Amino acid sequence: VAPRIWNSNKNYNYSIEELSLLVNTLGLDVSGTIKQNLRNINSSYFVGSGKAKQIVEQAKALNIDYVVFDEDLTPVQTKNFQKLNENLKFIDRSGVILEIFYNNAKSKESKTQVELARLQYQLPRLTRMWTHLERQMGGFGTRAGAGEKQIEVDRRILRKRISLLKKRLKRIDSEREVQSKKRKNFFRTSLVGYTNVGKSSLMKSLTKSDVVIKNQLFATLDTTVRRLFIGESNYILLSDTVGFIRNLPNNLIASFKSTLQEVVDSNLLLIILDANSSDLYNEIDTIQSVLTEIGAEKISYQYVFNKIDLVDEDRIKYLKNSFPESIMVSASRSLQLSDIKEVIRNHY
Ligand SMILES: Nc1nc2c(ncn2[C@@H]2O[C@H](COP(=O)(O)OP(=O)(O)OP(=O)(O)O)[C@@H](O)[C@H]2O)c(=O)[nH]1
Ligand SMILES: [Mg+2]
Repeated sequence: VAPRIWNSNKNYNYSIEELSLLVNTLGLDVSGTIKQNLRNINSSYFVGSGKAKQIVEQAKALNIDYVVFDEDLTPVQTKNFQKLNENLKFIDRSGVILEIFYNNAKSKESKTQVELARLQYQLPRLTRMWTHLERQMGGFGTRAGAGEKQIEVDRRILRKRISLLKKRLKRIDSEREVQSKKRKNFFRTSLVGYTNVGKSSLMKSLTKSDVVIKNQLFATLDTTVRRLFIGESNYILLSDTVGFIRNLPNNLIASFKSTLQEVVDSNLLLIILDANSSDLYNEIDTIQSVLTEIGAEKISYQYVFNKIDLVDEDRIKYLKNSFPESIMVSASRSLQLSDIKEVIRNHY
């Protein structure tokens, strides 16, 4: 479901396309799209109540399992939809992103961070239909009737787990601080940018490190730091980290604080952009707002357009005109990678 609010400046079509990609990443197929222009956000269903019923009817007709919203629903809105139909699952954009992170988390740190963000997201959304804990706890039998009381019990379990995870993250944080202090004397540069633009590919090409490269959203969830020789017997530390996306859930950014700390502690940010992107300006906005959110907005940065092998001369000319300070590279074709080192040398 793609609601368009009349004064929103988001690229509506691109956003739907991106949501489809996110949904596919979860292994789900998209059966159809329902678009809706809106003057105001309805507090009960985001869309109007007539439209809400229509969405549920259409979902039933299509015989689908999930209804996914390209906006974030409040817990109340989600519950109201759930009341309209108990068999369908209603997820919003943040819910989808959280599930992808949950599936991709491998390290102890990222697993802890994702679980915390996910539980904080789930806590206010607990309903009678919330089956995960039921399964985990085993054999509660049918909930009809006894609902509210059970929800209270579930909430208590969740809150306990949340505070445990927070403690665990604090420990991870302080371990990271010790590591970070050791790097204090180095010039530190981070690769940041939208997900899937080729940050890890650049990391690999530049430092020969063995980072994961995948044509997939959020392949990287952990920070990798490596030494990079920039010439004249100078070394810097280069880091590759988790990618950004529009409407990245706030509690996700908060719980990834320790992972993103390397970015905050950087002397220079290389903001990697996809030369072939059709939504460049919104992506830049997204990156800048995430950087502001984590407190990295004052760090010097340099735009680096990657994947120039995919675009034509006109596009390169256009990008050079629009971003005169930027550099153009291709990680997979190893084009102009030495320009990156030169840029770092200039800031060093
Ligand atoms: N054509 C082309 N593809 C590239 C280039 N650099 C990276 N890719 C491809 O883009 C995809 C994403 O690359 P990654 O390096 O994993 O991107 P990332 O920014 O680290 O992505 P996340 O960690 O998921 O946020 C992979 O399929 C790469 O092969 C490039 O210069 N040209
Ligand atoms: Mg990556």
